[in-house]
Amino acid sequence: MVRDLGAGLRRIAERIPEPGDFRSPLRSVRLTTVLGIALGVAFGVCFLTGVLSHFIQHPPFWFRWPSRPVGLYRFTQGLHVATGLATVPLLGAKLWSVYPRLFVRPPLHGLRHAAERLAIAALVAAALFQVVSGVLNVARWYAPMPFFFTAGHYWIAWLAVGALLVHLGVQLPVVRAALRRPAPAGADGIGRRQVLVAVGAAAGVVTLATIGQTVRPLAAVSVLAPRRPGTGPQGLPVNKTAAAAGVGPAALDPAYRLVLAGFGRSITLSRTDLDAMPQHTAALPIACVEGWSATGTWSGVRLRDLVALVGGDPAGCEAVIESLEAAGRYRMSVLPGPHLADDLTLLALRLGGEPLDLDHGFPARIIAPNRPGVLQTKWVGRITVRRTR
Ligand SMILES: Nc1nc2c(c(=O)[nH]1)N[C@H]1C(S)=C(S)[C@@H](COP(=O)(O)O)O[C@H]1N2
Ligand SMILES: [Mo]
Repeated sequence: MVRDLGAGLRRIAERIPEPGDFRSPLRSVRLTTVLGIALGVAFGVCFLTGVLSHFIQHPPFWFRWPSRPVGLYRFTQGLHVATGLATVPLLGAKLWSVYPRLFVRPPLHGLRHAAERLAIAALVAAALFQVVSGVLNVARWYAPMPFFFTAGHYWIAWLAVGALLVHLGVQLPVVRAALRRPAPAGADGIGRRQVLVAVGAAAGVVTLATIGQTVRPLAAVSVLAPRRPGTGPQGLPVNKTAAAAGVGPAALDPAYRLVLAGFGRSITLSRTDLDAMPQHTAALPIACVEGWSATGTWSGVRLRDLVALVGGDPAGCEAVIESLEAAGRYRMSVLPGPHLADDLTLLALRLGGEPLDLDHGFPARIIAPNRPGVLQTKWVGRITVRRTR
């Protein structure tokens, strides 16, 4: 029995391949270096735009995000998702180029080597986690994620960046040497170049197949974009429907009143009252954190006019926006000073000249420039203005 077990283990050990078994004319330190640099750049841009998106949604006390340019967030978040998706083929190729090293023997020699391997294990695990969870979020498939996506994706990003910096520090001499050597010529060189061209092409195809969700002229070729233009009522995609939010009856109730509170005062406004106020129109995008974005022509009442109704100066205030939606992560948002004061920030009552569709937030929704979609609160029931200075 014991002898059988020993023999079995030996057989398994014999089957573990030697690094030499993986020798491919296509792998080289130089190829790994070039892939690593491309991956590092894509990951770096993705990380910075991701942290920015997180700060806009959960601002630390020192952080200020302006309301202009109107489409800046649309750009940075489009870039976040595009660079994230481009890392899929890059990461695959990078891992392929180095995976024989997984089997170097002895597996550990010395403390330094152990630390290096641990950092690489953390880096690979974190990078795979980021790519997989990001793609699942774009696809809106939450079942395989038993954690809150946003929190997991944010904190693992820091782990990935930390491990990446350690990895970079360790590998810098190798990278320098590889870049200083001339590219190998002959059949070998051509083969490796073809790998790079193929990986680059794969990244390009992934980008083209999805970028149309934010760069609308490319929508026709973006066959994998989950949110194509023209989908949804009034030509705009919908993330959460009124039915899913359970707001139908309250939103359609003729007794609907907007509660506007602040400075010890509270007033109620019916849809008719809101329609009687000065109306303004703004062409502004919904820029969802998932990467899709689409512009609509919204009209309604300026938020600054509503603030003035309770006697506030929008520049020194912020407003808490609450939805008729009873529960749900995105039932509330805060409009900071710059957005509150901006002429383009509306309590929208109409989209494309028609009354808002119920799924777009009827009877009233927030639309503000340079702001993530999750903060463009729909089915607004209450606005509370408070002073910030
Ligand atoms: N009350 C409420 N407002 C909400 C949401 C929500 O779940 N509840 N989803 C937000 C998200 S994530 C986005 S991207 C936009 C989408 O707006 P649309 O459906 O009109 O395109 O609405 C935002 N407003
Ligand atoms: Mo969103």
